[in-house]
Amino acid sequence: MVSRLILVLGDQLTPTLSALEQANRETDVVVMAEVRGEAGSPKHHPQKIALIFSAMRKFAARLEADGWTVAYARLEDRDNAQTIDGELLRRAEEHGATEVLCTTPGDWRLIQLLDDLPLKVTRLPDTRFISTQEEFEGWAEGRKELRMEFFYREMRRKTGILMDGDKPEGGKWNYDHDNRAPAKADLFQPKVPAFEPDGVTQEVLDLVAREFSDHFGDLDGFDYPTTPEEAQEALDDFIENRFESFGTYQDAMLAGEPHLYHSILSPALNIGLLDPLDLCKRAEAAYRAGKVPLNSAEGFIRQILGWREYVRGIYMMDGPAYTSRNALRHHRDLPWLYWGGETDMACLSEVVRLTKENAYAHHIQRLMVTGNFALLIGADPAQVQEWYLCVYADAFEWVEAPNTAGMSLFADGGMIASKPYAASGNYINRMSDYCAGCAYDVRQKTGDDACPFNLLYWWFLDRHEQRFRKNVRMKTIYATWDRMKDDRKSQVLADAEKFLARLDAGERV
Ligand code: FAD
Ligand code: DLZ
Ligand code: SF4
Repeated sequence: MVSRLILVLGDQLTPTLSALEQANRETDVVVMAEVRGEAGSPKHHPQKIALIFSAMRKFAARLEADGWTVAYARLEDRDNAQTIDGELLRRAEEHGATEVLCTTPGDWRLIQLLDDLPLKVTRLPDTRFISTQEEFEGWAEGRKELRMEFFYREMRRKTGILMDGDKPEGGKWNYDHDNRAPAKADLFQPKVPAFEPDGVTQEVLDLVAREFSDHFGDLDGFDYPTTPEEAQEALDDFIENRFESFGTYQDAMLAGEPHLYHSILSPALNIGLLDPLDLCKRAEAAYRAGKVPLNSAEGFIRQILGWREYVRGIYMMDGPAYTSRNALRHHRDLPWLYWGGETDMACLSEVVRLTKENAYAHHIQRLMVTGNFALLIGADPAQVQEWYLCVYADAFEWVEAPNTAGMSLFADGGMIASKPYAASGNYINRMSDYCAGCAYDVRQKTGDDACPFNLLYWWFLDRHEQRFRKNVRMKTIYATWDRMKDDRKSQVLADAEKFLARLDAGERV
């Protein structure tokens, strides 16, 4: 019998993947490929490539041990076509196959590429999410605004998670208000478990060091979990040691502390080593057992059951055009400092440094430091999206694009965020200790020493006044702007322009 090809991508490493569930172990051939087309273009962080290649190799070995035939291409194999479509065509010829069965990729580029193959391709829904795309689109239909909060409540009702009958546990759906405490440097900072590279990972690390040394990011110190067992260990450790304080310090930032009380589970979760519903159930169980307070449990569950499901729904519903949206018509090139260029801005310097070292930064660092700055200066959303997609180990377009273009840059015109996440230095100063070690002064509102976020904040609001003045959530901000004396306003705007001119000239800022 002519075999059928079963495609398993580097972020589809789940034994219960829909394509595997519908495949025939006796006759089908599983195709997996390490390819430059995915790893080298755009140039992903070396730790992200190492994570994916190591986890792919281990997953393939398990499939083979379970009786599957796996056609696995290593990056340096001589016949490797170096693209996913090229590998499928090569394997089709090799095995006399005319059909491909796959689980829908989380990236419109790959979906289109598969749909254009001169083979019969059957794409199955990705059942690793808690909601189906039909459910999401049914919820979205006819709504004027697609706010995450309301979708999240539906998901709570659907799963029964953190419910007390038909009411939310504790009487409120959302405890975000309790989750805004700044961390103090002397608070106990639990360490995240490190998974020492085994033989397979070490071989991959050597490969990545050889082949991708020109990519932004450090490879040293790679210690991400690469198997489901290690990922479970990481989850157990989070629940035991950091979950209790997760909620309270969710938005806090501390110099030199990359993790604080975050779970660091997104890289493993997004490649399929963990199951999102299982994470929510584990979180609820910890709360019901009295181990963690409700604000931590609800906060964590909302990120997964709410945000993660919601952003995927938006990305898939809006289609391939989502990533090229540019509602605010921003066209400034992404400054070199994002790629490690030196800067005197302590907050940006710290977040880019941590990103380079770990292929990780937590949500508020991504949103309110690198994202906020890109928004305020008017950086080109396509360039910003490429940066986020490359530099984070957990970045896949279905989750990266809506967070970057939508939540952070308002490039989708408000599909995701009801107002732009623009903030002055005041916010960063409240939530972190970065400003104390900065060359700029966060209290100064004008002049060469003034925190650039202070200047750019008003410059951004002034520039987009027509669009945002009528937004009810921005009324008080514009009222403050209106109260400012005209000469003060002119000074702020002139200083912001001066700063931007230096930035554009490639000067150190
Ligand atoms: P925790 O803080 O411990 O949260 C627990 C889990 O909740 C995470 O593992 C993640 O799966 C989920 N989660 C939290 N926030 C979000 C969110 N906004 N959207 C989707 N899931 C969420 N997350 C990615 O997984 N991949 C990305 O490429 C990505 N890009 C982002 C880009 C920008 C500009 C911003 C502002 C956020 C982005 N996020 C992305 C969301 C969030 O920053 C990360 O999920 C989180 O930092 C992962 O770290 P953690 O596992 O320690 O999360
Ligand atoms: C991100 C990534 C990288 C770096 N390398 C590979 C690879 O070599 N082979 C592969 O199958 N997948 C890789 N991936 C993940 C894909 O880019 C991902 O499946 C799509 O972007 C859809 O989310
Ligand atoms: Fe960042 Fe401004 Fe604070 Fe410096 S003063 S760390 S630039 S917020």
